[in-house]
Amino acid sequence: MAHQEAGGFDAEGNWSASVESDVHPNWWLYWSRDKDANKLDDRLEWLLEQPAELQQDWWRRAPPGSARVFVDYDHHPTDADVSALEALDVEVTFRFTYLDTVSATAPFEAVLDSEGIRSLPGVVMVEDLGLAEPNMHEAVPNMGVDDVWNDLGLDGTGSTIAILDTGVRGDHEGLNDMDDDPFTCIDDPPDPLDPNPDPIPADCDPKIVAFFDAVFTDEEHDPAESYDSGTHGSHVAGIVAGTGGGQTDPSTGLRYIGAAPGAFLVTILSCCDGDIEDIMQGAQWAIDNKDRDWMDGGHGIDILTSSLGEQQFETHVDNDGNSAWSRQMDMVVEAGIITTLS
Ligand SMILES: [Ca+2]
Ligand SMILES: [Ca+2]
Ligand SMILES: [Ca+2]
Ligand SMILES: [Ca+2]
Repeated sequence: MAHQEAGGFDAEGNWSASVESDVHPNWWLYWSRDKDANKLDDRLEWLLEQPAELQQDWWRRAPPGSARVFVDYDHHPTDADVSALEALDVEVTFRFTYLDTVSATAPFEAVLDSEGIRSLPGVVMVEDLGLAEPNMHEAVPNMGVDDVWNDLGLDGTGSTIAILDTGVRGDHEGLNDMDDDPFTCIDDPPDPLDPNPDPIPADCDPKIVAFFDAVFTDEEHDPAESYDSGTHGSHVAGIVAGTGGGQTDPSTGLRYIGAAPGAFLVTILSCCDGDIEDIMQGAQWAIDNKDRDWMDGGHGIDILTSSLGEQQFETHVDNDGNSAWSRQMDMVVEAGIITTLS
């Protein structure tokens, strides 16, 4: 039977088409992380030989004796494929919509045994699923941003930018609204000298228009509840789209204004209390919501920026752009979202 489209047969022998971009055809055949071509990520093979303490520190969401892995297929994995994994005591923790991949917690034997995961129909690779880490994001004062503001009149107004990071503090003065005026739609602002003012109504021009948590709840929340599980995401969001409220530069007194102060923000909390599955889940949520109208303003997602990356190890195994993480970010680009990773 000839099939023109990319894909393969699932565990029950049914044809399933690939959902991946054709920029990575048969990537597993020449992946730089599987130099010995045994369908096992060489980093994973190295980790499986390390002391248990190191393994448990790396695979924080796995019990001792199990690893966190991506299982990659030549087709989009089906319910039958998931059942076949479960029969090997492999627990599937996430099924990617835009990758031919699931993430899972797998006993070492199921990874190593030639009768294990790699023997299942259509499995082309077992990848290590490690930690993510924030990368330092240098604020460049001379990006030429003020020329764009002054000469072109562009300050981000009308665009929506997703921050895939540790979360964003929605209560920060530089991120809590669009105009740094807490009374934007209040005709009669409270007297600042009144010791017992009436409860102040919420401002009506929030900057953050959506908030998805891929780490702790795997759910969308009220954007007013957006918070930062660390500090990195708020820092990045300030550089991207801060309005300038809050601290000023102690030496010059100038406000810290981001590159696109007029832009709305979508915050995706995806790091770093779990593993890289959360970042990829957050990226999938961005693709799924790229055309949505946000109730508080803005439309869809025009740009996604992330300063998160795969954590590297003592053995540096180069990422040639074919890891599950890289392929997922390519799918964000394919979805029409301008994507910056730095
Ligand atoms: Ca290998
Ligand atoms: Ca403000
Ligand atoms: Ca305001
Ligand atoms: Ca998650």
